Amino acid sequence: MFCEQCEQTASGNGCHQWGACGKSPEVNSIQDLLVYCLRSIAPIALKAYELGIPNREIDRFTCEAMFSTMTNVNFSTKRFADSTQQVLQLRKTLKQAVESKSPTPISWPEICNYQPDFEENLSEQGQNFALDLIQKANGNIDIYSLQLTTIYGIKGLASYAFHAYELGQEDEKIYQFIYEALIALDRQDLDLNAWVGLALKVGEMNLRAMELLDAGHTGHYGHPTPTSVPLNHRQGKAILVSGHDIKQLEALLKQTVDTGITVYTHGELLPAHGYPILKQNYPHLFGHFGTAWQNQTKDFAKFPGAIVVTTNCLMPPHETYDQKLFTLGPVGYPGLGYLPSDADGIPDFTPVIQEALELPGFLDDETLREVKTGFAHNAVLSVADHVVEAVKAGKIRHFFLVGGCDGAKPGRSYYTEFVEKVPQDCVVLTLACGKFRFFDKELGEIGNIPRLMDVGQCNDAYSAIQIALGLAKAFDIGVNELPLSMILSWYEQKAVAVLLTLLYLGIQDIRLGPTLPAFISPNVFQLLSDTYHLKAISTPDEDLAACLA
Ligand code: FSO
Ligand code: SF4
Repeated sequence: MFCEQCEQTASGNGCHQWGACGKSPEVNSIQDLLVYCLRSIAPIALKAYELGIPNREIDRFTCEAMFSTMTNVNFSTKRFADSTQQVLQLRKTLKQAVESKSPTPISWPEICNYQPDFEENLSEQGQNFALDLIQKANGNIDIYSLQLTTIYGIKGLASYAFHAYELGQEDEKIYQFIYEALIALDRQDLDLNAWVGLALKVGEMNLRAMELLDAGHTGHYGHPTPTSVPLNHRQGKAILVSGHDIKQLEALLKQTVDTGITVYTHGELLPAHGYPILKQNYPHLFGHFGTAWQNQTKDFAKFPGAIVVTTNCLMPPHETYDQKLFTLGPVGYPGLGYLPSDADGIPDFTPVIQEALELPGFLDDETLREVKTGFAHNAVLSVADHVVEAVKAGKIRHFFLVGGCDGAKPGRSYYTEFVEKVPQDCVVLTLACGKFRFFDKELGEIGNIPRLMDVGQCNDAYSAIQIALGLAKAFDIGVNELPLSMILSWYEQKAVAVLLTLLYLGIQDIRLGPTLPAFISPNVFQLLSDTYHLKAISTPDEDLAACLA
């Protein structure tokens, strides 16, 4: 096997024997096979658009299938085999429809005719594609690096487009671009500049997908407002919901009204508490349990109720809790209960509810502490005037966006230390699961402005971008002239898409860690560093001094 799509890739240069995430070589190969089959449908889907016969089922399927191949999403060869079969069935039908409507005969690229043998082992057939891209790049390591950046960015973009369409927000331009990028992977005539342009275009399209997702969330659930979230529990039966999917959280909340069950969020669902409609309609959405995804084997084992994982990051479960753990949507693991969705994408949560009712739940009320969330763009920009005043009066010297993903590596303590060392006259904005390294710290306020503000999930990176653009407007300067530094941590492919968006927007001086992506070649990194002054993190002291200089 070969995979280097995430930050924890083995020895920093690729998982070869077994995934550090727990992915087996069989799963890795069948994921490669599925991605190849998605590439094989792309020219047909694009032609269909040209002929005015777009196919929304294929658009959505492509996004969900790409999402399922991201890190810590799905570990089930069976599910990948089913998806592969489905994509080829969809391809066959679409091809017929396109050919019958085309005024002239179509000569399809060879990839469109690729057919795996479903009677034989699919994982073995997937091994053929491990080296496909480096061959397409004619051994040029920099082009290969940009091909990988593009495909990983597309996975992140597809996951945002998936969440957006779940909430009724779609833009055909995104789907068409995904097909164009998948087709480009089959081309051998693109030079380095063309690949740089394509990677940045992923960033541009990802901005649009995140904008749609933001519109979906705020349209359904209102604009988040600053909200205190208990980190303690209350007596009674309990369900824990993990991942990022707020629509699925809402569906579960609906189905658990009047059951007496208390619902808790885990990981990236913490910011769900900030949405006014969820707060108003579902008082049994109570608190937040546990911390970052990489601590889930301990946190899930301790939770005395049923657990649903709606998206990444799922770790291979321990047998002490696997019977109470369920997955849905693109997520899967062999042996775990899977909740299939109905035509509206909503599962029947009855098995989860039954499991929760059978488990003991919490036996007492506990009073611990609270954290605040809900500082999304609307909330922060509504006080932009105060913020500008505080900066002009010298009360706020600098803003730091310390955001991104968490992971198990010891080097990630950089981010905790960084936040601890941020001077008293500076404000920290945060988002995504990296915040669990410091989310419960009491950093106090400057005037009425909290020194630590949780903007939301990684899926809310759009909100952080709007805050930066809004502040730049309020100060009447460019974003890069703001007293703002971005200190980012990355883990999986959504972070790749977000980074490409920030580069597309021309944001300079981003610091990235805990290590640089293995798939970025030294020349490509040099190019990004020359153009955008993208840099690797060093030490908290050095980086703070440089940002404040
Ligand atoms: Fe984290 Fe996982 Fe949100 Fe990622 S839970 S690491 S970037 O999948 O998605 O921040
Ligand atoms: Fe390795 Fe990450 Fe790929 Fe898993 S997703 S196999 S940890 S590079």
